[in-house]
Amino acid sequence: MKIGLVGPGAMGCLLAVKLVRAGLEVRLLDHRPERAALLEREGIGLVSGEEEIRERVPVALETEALAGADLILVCVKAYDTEAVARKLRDLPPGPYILTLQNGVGNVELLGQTLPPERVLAGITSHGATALGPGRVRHAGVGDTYIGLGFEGGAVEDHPGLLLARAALSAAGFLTRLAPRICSLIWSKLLVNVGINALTALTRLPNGGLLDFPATEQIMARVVEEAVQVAAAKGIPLIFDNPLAEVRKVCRLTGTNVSSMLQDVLREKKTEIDFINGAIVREGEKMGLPVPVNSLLTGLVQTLENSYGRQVRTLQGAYSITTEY
Ligand code: KPL
Repeated sequence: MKIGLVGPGAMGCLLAVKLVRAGLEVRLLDHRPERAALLEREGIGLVSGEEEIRERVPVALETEALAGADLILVCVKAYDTEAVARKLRDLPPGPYILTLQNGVGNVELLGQTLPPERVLAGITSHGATALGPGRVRHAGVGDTYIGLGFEGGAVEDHPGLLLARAALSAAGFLTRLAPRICSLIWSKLLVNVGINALTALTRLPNGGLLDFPATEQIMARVVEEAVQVAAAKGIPLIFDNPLAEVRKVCRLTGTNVSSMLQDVLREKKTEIDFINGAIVREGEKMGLPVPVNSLLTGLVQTLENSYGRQVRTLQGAYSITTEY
């Protein structure tokens, strides 16, 4: 089976190594020439517990290299989905496209440009921490579910889903088929709503959020607002107790640095607009109050828009105040 993988971030690198180890033919697409050359030359390192393995993964800069793939996994940040969809549009028809991204809206963005019947959607709660270009830590095992991007068909014997499940399961990602992917995407969204912005603002690893009463309370409030929005939209969640599930993921991925905190530490744009920001947009549309999501969204947006202006040391702050 030939697999294309778009996006050599933490999840993309984790999957690339696991898929190659499982004996599948993988081609990783990177748009940054320097990083692509480094990955091609040195392979990708995967740290699991005390052990580190390194695997060679062919890397390409041009989308044409993915021609002939049976399955393409999209692992880029949500704000890059539209651009990826435009690139994949030029490939000969054939591959199934599976998004394993965080946030809501990715399936729709892919389906606007690519044949909707080829778009598959998935969620995974595996924790992956990027340790540097081409080096990643597997920081927690979680559940993986996949389904049809656009509802309407049976999932049990869908060729694309069977293919994707076989690939992911071979890579050690225990994968289940889900009839209502929308429920899953929203359920995973709630996990990210409860964890990502809070870790980005406090700089705590996922498990640390459970060690402080204030973060626990804020988590409970953002998750409850999101539950209300999902209910108003008529989207059933897969968890009976969503907050308990968010707390469970915190524990299971306790040492993981959430993807949003990884972005903040690297001074990169975050996915806030597709996570808590999506709850704010949807809540406002439905006339529901979402003050805590709105607050966290505003704070993370400010953080990511002000990297160059943040006070780093007391020394710097002091020299400014002495000018008065
Ligand atoms: O998806 C994640 C992320 O970091 O974006 C979780 C599940 C919270 C793991 O860290």
